[in-house]
Amino acid sequence: MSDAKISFRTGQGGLPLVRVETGESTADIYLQGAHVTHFQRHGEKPLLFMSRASVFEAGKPIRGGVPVILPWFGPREGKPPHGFARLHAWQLLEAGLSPTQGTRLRFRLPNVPEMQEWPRFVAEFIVDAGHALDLELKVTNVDDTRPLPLETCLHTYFAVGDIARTEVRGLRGARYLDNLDGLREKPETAEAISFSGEVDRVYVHTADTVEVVDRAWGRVISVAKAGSLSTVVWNPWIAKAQRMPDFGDDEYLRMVCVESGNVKTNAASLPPGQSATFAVTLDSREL
Ligand code: TA6
Repeated sequence: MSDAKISFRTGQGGLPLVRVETGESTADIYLQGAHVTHFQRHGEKPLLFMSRASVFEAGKPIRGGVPVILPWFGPREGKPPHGFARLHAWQLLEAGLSPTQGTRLRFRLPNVPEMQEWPRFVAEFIVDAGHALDLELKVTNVDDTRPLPLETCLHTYFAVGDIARTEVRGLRGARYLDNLDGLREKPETAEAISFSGEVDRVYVHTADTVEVVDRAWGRVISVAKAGSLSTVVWNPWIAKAQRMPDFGDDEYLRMVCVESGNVKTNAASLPPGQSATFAVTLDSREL
């Protein structure tokens, strides 16, 4: 991997980003949220979806790529949805070669003001980009006495050629909380989940690999994970897409979220001194 190159650039909205170029792929990671906004193998379609309407401003979430979600998932009264980690610039602690993919970047969330309300914790995020995209999120409770209530999620937006020709496989037999039906728990009976309306499901107690079959672009995207028991599947469809100012009205046609982490029923209560780590490998192959 001696042809790996890491460079620092000014991205959209003047926000700093790290660009990783290897013999196989290119990746962009904004310091804001340690947010992977782009990963593309040479000669292939981009793996990740980015909204053309996304905001790129300090303190605002970026719409697309891999939002890093912690310490809570979903809405919270009087707080930003999906926690505060994605709203701040992370520090880049390490940049080098990786034994698996090619290049390895290690980011840490600095002590931001919102942390005052929480037991003291350290969050680190590792991005290994090469043939595939390996991501690892580690949170350590460094408080002396208090347990850390914690939800973590990599809220990954995948680019697809046509949502009408896309299906998600690997969740049959799992149970999900239906966010469109009061989070009622339901069994997944379908071998393949297809899309003809909004889908917003939190699958719990499942460690299984999930595949996105993207027939329009002739590929299968795989989401393999370790240490994660929750998988979220989301497409906003028409009405919700129109309600999101940082998302194009027609962009629901070309994306699907398959998110990995530990949320809702799989949330943790981390004792002092303990860490919670999970990892995902995002890859693709021809159909
Ligand atoms: O993960 C699915 C979800 O919780 C949806 O309900 C939708 O709100 C989506 O996340 C986007 O959340 P965001 O805060 O990024 O707009």
